[in-house]
This record gives sequence, structure tokens and C-alpha cells, in this order.
Amino acid sequence: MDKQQQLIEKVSQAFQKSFGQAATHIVQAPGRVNLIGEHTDYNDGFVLPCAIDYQAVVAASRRDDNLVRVEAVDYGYKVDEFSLDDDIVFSDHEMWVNYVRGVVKYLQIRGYKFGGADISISGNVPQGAGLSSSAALEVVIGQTFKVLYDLTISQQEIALNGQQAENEFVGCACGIMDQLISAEGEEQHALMIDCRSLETKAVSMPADLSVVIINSNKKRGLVDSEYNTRREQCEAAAAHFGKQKLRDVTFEELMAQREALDPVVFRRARHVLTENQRVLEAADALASHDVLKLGELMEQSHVSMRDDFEITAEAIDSLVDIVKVVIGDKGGVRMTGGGFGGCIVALMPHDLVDPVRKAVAEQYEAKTGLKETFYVCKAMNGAGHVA
Ligand code: GAF
Repeated sequence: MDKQQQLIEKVSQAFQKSFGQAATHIVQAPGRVNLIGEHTDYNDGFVLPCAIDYQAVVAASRRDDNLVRVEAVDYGYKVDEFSLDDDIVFSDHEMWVNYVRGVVKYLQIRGYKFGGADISISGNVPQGAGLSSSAALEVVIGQTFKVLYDLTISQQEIALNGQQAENEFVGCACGIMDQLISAEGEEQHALMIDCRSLETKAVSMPADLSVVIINSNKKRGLVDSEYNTRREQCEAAAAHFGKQKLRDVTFEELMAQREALDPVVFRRARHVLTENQRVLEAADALASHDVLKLGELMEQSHVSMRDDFEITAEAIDSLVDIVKVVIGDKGGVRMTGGGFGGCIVALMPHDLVDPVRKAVAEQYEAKTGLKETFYVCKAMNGAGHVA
């Protein structure tokens, strides 16, 4: 039984047991890995993520009343219950319920009309690893109400609604990348997303390359505060040029103002502007199967995150170095996600997966005292109705 099938079995059985009948709908939303384009989304820039075959899966049925009952299979089958007729409020006790409540609340605020639901949810997106388990949860809940009540909501609006829930209800100032790729991903493709227009371009993933994700298992401390500080520094850089977003500042303009800018703010802006350019080039390199170029761009991206944006960590840098030695110029490797720990992503020919696995197993723990987790992924479809 594959991973998705196992999740479907799990939520179907839990639903049957808790709600006394079979669920009418099974819905999934994936996590994501970002190939390149970090901290560019909230600067209205470009990103190149793909949805992965680790996902949140829901079993659900409509109810005749306005109650929403949500069972978290992975949190000891705890149930959250709220009414659509009441003000939906933040819970200080259980964090997971806020992603659900927030999504439902903003669907209502956006004017969608729907009734209650019974929902069992489970997932296998590693949590706190920078692979967007929260976005998968937000998107799967939006998608569930869409299919249960035939809502005329687009995939893009499901993503925007999830982001709004995270920004305004949960209180994390994330950009749109994670929710959008979870809602709109395409099998065997990465999506180049223009985070200003929200236009996407599917870029085929070369069939001869494996997508490897390695979790450093370095705890991501201070993520929210550091993330917000980076956002503020980017906004300060844009404001220096009288602009709202760094997307509207050219590299030449930035370089001309180097002395006038605070040196840290300058480096943050340099990361964002050069990273945007790398995303555009990486999308072309991926499409034309120019692995050498892709590898160079991923390496430059990592260096820029390490030195200019300062969001990597020693453990992450050493993981990247170990992998780079094995894959040489046959692929690419970099940290992926928000940073300060979490995962690296590597693209490599299939026959290098085992040598990379072996090198990391032999060297990473010895160097850092941490034990990695290794995933070989496939690019998969975004949120949808499974059965
Ligand atoms: C996190 C955020 F949620 C995204 O919006 C994005 O900014 C990313 O960090 C960094 O690229 O995943």
C-alpha cells in the first residue's frame, strides 16, 4: 500500500469509528519543497516549488446542522467542535485547531455559504521541518468545504484564504508560496510562481533526476521572530527607494545606494534581488534540462541565504557540503524553506541517491551530533478530491 493509500485507510477508519458511518468524501493537500526562490514571495518576487507526495488527508461528510467537528487522528484523536453560527475564536490551548478554525472563518467572511461538517484528518508532512505542513492543513480544509458544498471557489482563492488565516488568525506573516503550490501543484512539474500576479508556469521535472529532501533535524528556534525581522528589513530596503516591495527595485539601483543603506539591510535586499533572478534562470535551466546551470544556481542561492540573508545554520551548511561532494556537477543542493534549520533539497541522477544517503549517514551525525531523515520525493498534484 502506498503512503497516500495508508493515510486514506487511516482517516476512513477513524471517521467510521468516530462518526458512525462512512465518509462521503476523501480530500488531500500536499506539502511542498521549494527548489529555489527563498524569502522572495513576500517581496512580490518569484519562487519555484513543487508539491510533494507527503500530504494532509481528510475524510469528511456534510452535516445537516451548522456544527463543524474535526478529529485530529495524529493528535490522539482529539476533536474540536465549533458552530458556524458563532464567532469563531482563537484557541490558546491547541494550536492545530486554529488552522482549521481560521480557514473556516475566512471562508465565511469571503461570503461562501455552507453548512456543518464532520472531518477526520491525518497527514505525513514532517512537522516543523520547513515542508509546509501548516499550509497543507489550511488548504485541505478549504478544499474539503469546496467539495462538500460545491463552492465556486478557485484553487487560487483557497490558497489566499489559507494565507489569510495564517496571517490574521494564527499570526504568522508568511507569503503566498506554500498555500499556492499546495493548492495548484502539478504532477511531475515544478511551478514557477510570480508572487505578484499569482500567475504560474508549470516546468517539467526531468525524469532522470530524483528529488531528495534531507531533514537536518536541527530544531528551528526563533523562526517566527527571525522571519518577521527579515520581512521588516526587506520592507525597510524597499521604503528607502520609495517602493512598497523589493520587486520594484533594480539591482543597479540597489548597488548605487549601497553606501546609503544600512549594511545588513543592503545584504538582505541583495539576496532577494539576486534570488529573483536565479529563479527565472533556474526555471529555464530546469525546462531545458541544463543540470550544470541548475546546480550552479542552487549553490549560489545557498551561499546567498548563508551570507546575505543569514538564515542557514551550521548543521544545514555541513549537510549541503556533504551532499555537494557526492553529486559534484551532476545536480544541485541548497537549503529549502524559511530557514534557521529544517531541510535541504537536492536534485540528482537516480544512481547517486544511494551514495548520497551513505555519505550523509557516515558523516552528518559525526560532524553535528544530529541524525538526518532522508526522503526521496515525487512532484505531485495540488489539493483535490481523492475519492
Ligand atoms: C515560509 C513561508 F511560509 C513562505 O511564505 C516563504 O516566505 C518561505 O518561508 C521562505 O521562502 O515557508
